[in-house]
Amino acid sequence: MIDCMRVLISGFEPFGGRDLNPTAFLIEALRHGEISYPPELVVESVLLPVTFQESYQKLRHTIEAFNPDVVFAFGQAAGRAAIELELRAENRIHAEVMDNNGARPTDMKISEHGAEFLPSTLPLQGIESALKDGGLPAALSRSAGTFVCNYIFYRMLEENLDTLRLCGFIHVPLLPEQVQGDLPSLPLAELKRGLELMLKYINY
Ligand code: PCA
Repeated sequence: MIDCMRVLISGFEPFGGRDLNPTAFLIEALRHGEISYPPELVVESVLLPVTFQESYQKLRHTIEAFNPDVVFAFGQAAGRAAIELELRAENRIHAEVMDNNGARPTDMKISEHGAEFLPSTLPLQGIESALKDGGLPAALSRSAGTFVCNYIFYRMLEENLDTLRLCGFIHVPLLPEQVQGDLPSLPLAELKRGLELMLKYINY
């Protein structure tokens, strides 16, 4: 029998006064069967609240229930022009805006005795090349910020250190319809194609 690879994709609800989040659309597209991927993959998705209190809890429960081999966690990052593959999570939270619970922690460690940085366990260079070969803007990033995205990224890596699970975080640009002025953006169709390329690449 062929072994299936189990892949979990997470996205976030809108936050920070915006009413859209491209990564929520990505989850919706997966659920509507609009993302194609190799038949050897079993793909599950979860939409996370943008709160320090519940986001990681919900992700962890889904990881425990689904037991994925790979986790692609997605978040929106205003101002970024490419699909950015985060190299590492930082042991720090410092919120410039309130989360969706009204919480705004400043200059705090995520894990009292944890490492300052934890590296992504995804094959980032390969994924970057696959995206670029597909004609999409892609880059490696050294900072996932210090908000909820970095928080779940750090916690996920910290709790999975002793397993072979591949876990990573990917920040994506705003959608064109979210942008006023000259912030960069990427259409949803391109983002969906990016996810398809990632799923194809991970099935090597
Ligand atoms: N981006 C935020 C949190 C949710 C999201 O999509 C971040 O970069 O932390």
